[in-house]
Amino acid sequence: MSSLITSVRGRRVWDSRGRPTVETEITLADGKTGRAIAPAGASTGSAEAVDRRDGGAAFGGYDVQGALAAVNGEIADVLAGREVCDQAALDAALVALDGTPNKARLGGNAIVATSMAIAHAAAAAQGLPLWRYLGAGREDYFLPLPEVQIFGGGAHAGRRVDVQDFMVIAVGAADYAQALEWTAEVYRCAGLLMNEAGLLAGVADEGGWWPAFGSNEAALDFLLRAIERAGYTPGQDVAISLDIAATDFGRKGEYTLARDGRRIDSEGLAEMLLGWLARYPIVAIEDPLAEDDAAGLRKFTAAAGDRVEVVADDFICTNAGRIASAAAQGACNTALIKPNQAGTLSETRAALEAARAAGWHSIVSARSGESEDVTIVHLAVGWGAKQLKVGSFARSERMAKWNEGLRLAEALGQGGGRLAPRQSFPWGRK
Ligand code: 2PG
Ligand code: MG
Repeated sequence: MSSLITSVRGRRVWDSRGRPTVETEITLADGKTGRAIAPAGASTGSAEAVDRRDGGAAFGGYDVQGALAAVNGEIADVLAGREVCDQAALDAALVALDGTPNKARLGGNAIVATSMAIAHAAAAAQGLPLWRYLGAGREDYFLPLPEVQIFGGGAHAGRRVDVQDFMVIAVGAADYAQALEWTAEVYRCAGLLMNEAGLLAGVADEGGWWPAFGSNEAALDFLLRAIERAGYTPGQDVAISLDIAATDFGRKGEYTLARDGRRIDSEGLAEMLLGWLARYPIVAIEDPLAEDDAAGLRKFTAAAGDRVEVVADDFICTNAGRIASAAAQGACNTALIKPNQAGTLSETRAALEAARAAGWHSIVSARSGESEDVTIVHLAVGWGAKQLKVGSFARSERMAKWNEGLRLAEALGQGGGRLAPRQSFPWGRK
């Protein structure tokens, strides 16, 4: 059955930081529609697709009129009359039309919103929910294990602490709903503890408690206590994961830990983090060294990669080629998968496949600037990704996604909340 695109409309909407962003809406000949909103990162990798922003005075230079003009002009012209269900061909047409290596001409924001809207419209054309359309041919659907931020730091919290995300993973939960229940209790207890200590200062960009801590380690101690206060066994029921986001405070093997008042080299940072791995029940650690520190990432992976997920974000930027090369050199063992880093859904899918081919784990991830858009939850379920990271357990741009997971679990029916098979999670352990 053919479903032809009749119109493509770019519309300015607003993201969770109150900044302009791009929404694309696609209408088909039969009147069905699909739409999606581009997210935006704050701690971006240098190899990711770049958003097109107008600059100038309005909205701090973040306006997206140029990107919207691209959607309403060139992109609409190229897509008009095309078959919506051929995602690969349409994505290839968008990439060719842009013509730059990082999607700077049309804008990564224009392209990713459009690519995701194409998938939504195609699913509507086939009368399928998005996850089922994306999972074409798959039978064994499961829910991804949530990775949820409890304290926000780094670029998301005025650099109050250097580490960007202090997260938990309910590794012992029986199903997706229980993973959320346990996370809710830990989040609540973390707030209680901060309140009791006189440290409660609101929430950071992704909804995690704003860490008014004296050191990075103090945040880890609070997190451990929050897990215990909630009644769970750290490591067994609920484990810790961290996004160090080291690219934000390190260059050329030199790292500045502003909160701890220290400058250290690559080995020093690795040593500090390995110490944390020894003392805290940490199962995943993202961007432990900066994107330009491949040697450091290799050494760190050699030292810890058999015990924990060493997650590559800035280092690979959701790029299949970069994942293959990182895997070949033994740098990291888990891919963070963000559609707007790649720019199109086809390239995002290719990155996920590259991670699988390398024997890596993968985590589908949101950005710090988000919206009510829940596309990534459908991607994770449809494509069978085993983990999902969408920030904290507060603020509706985050809860919209966790809650969508509950709906998908229900739609899957009996046993639908079944979590991803975890025989090899944490990394290398039963
Ligand atoms: C990250 C993301 C999400 P940002 O570093 O993994 O936490 O942050 O979207 O700011 O790059
Ligand atoms: Mg990251």
